[in-house]
Amino acid sequence: MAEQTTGAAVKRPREEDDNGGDMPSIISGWFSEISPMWPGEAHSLKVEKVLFEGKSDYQKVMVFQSATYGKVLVLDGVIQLTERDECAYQEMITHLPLCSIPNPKKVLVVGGGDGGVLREVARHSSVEHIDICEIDKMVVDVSKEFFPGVAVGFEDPRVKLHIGDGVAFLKAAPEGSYDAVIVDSSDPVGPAQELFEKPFFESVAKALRPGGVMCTQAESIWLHMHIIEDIVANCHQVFKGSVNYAWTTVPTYPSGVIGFMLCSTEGPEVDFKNPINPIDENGNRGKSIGPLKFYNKEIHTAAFSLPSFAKKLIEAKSAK
Ligand code: JA2
Repeated sequence: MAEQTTGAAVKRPREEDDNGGDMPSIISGWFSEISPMWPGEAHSLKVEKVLFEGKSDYQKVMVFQSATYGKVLVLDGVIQLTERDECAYQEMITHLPLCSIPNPKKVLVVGGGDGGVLREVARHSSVEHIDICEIDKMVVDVSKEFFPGVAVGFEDPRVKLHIGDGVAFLKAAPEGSYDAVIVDSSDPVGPAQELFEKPFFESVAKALRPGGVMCTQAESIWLHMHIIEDIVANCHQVFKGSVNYAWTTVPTYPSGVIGFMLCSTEGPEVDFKNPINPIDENGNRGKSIGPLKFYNKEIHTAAFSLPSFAKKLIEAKSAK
């Protein structure tokens, strides 16, 4: 990917950069999300206080208190979640797949080291076992310390945490063993790159039971239509059931929206647009983790309605 040129006289080496660019993330008390993945634009949040800065084996980790979105988790200069809008992402990436199949029992989360997807999976009382494979232990530790309302997901007794590479975990997973695999990854530049590639989707399909479902973070229709088109084309080759793109609004993600690729394997048919496994408004475990804030059955169906430009490009990739 092309580096942005800023005219700065001295260019620091890549590992010294905040996010592959020349700019520090925080200037005059404002965090700006600058990246070659969204050239020419940067969303900014006013910083009250930096709470944590560290470097793991995989990435730079930062937490700050923002003026208007609560605490913010940043990896390699890119916003991963804020306390205020995380519900829109976590609830949709989880309930779009799990409300589309009857009786999900065994679920795998790849990435998602903040624990928010676990919190949402745990609302489903049919679920008996939840594996999570996160590559970066620092993300888990930082989330437990600074985002207790999100990391609460780790406290569910059905959860088993594996620290390691999701690609290797799936390769080693027994065939046909999961009802659902949720890929809660960061962007494809950095440690999550392989999670957007065809061999990874092949391992996911193998690990799913017939009629099992995958839901994966699939970027923004405004910024990454080319990535989405590749994902759609690959998924059509790999998944022999349904393949659908859905999206939601997350104000602190680039362009304010983010999408999901939903796929099912050959077997009992899955109609993603018409959920058959309702989750009650109190989230089935409402007392311990509070009610759902974002997801409902109307927004589930609406999430699959696409603007014409995106619909056209996605349909073109689906026809091949
Ligand atoms: N946020 C995460 C994660 C995995 C671990 C911890 C936090 C996300 N995946 C979603 C990120 C979307 C990025 C949009 N630029």
